[in-house]
Amino acid sequence: MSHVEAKAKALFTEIFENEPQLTTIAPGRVNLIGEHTDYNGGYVLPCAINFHVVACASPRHDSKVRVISANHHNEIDEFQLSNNIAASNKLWANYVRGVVQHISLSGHNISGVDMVIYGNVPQGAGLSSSAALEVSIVSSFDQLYSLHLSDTDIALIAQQAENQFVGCQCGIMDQLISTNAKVGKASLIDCQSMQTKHVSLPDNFSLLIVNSNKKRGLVESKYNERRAQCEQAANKLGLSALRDISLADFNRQQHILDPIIAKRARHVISENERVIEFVEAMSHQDIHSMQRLMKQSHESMRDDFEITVPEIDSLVNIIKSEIGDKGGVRMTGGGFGGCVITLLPTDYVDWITSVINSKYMTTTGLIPTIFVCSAVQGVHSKHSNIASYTSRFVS
Ligand code: GAF
Repeated sequence: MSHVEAKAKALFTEIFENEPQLTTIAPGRVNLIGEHTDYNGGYVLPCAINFHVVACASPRHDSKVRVISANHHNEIDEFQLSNNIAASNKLWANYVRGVVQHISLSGHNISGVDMVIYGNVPQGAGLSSSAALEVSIVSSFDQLYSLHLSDTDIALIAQQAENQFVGCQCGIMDQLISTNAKVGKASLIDCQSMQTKHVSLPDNFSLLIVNSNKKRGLVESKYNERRAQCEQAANKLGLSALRDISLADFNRQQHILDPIIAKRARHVISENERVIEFVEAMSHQDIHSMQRLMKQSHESMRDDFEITVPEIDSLVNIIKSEIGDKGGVRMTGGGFGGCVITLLPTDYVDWITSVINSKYMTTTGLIPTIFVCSAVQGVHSKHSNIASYTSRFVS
């Protein structure tokens, strides 16, 4: 049992004076390539990582929901089930309330719960701590009340909560990878059909995540603005989504767009093509092409989508200048701060870690946090009353 799970369980037992009937574990994610393509109906290539949100829960016979967050000084949020739950003044609680409201709105028959949540997914780092929280809660209700939700159902309810209750117009990538990830694999997701193909990561390579620790500001409003700009581009080009045009066709038509809108669209359309090329390169362990595509992806986010910040660009430059063409590096996630992902030979990890530690601090005054991560399975639950381990989505 991980220390996150042990802590959540111990807290539940202490507060509710009984063991939880169910423990649900949902992972965060890192995206290898395919940024801001999901809400444009495009392709993404994330994998779930070994950082989780754990929800310990027991059902109630009434309609009260009581949730305690061990990440927020054991604050409690308490409300009644309904199709119209009021917003809380606590941000973390709104993820819970939104999810519960959307389970109700989907017409499922549920009662209340007692729940403790605790996670170690770094918050505000672009590693999907919010999606892991949402998925852990939807999945807990699914298991406790036998709702028989598919992984896509769970992801969609979680996304609706974030879009409509919290107010971030995110796509489906984070919620879907948190439900359907496979051990040791990245997932090529077609965000229009939601079809997922699990692909192996290259042998003898490691995924190094470096958190810039640059505090992100106004992320939701900038994110929503980018999404609106993409929709504006698609409308003007007469498309239902930007995934429906090739880069070659776009280049012929882009003159009809406002220059800023054209830059935003170019990022999305070129990024979609990079994802497909990257997966092809990965299947041949063609590291040279993979590092080129990660470099182009970063430059496109920096110059066309304008979602990087100087600290992130500096991290990418430091790593790039050290590893050359031996591995790839790019910003990962929604942007405006957060993390970079480096795919590099495992032999280089210790050396690059010490280089980053010394150079990043000198350049930016910030201390980075560095983790080597592994690709883990999606959400899964343990039922204490039947003493069995029910693992969703493991073939
Ligand atoms: C955030 C969003 F939640 C995702 O849907 C995705 O758009 C990502 O930013 C950017 O690729 O994580």
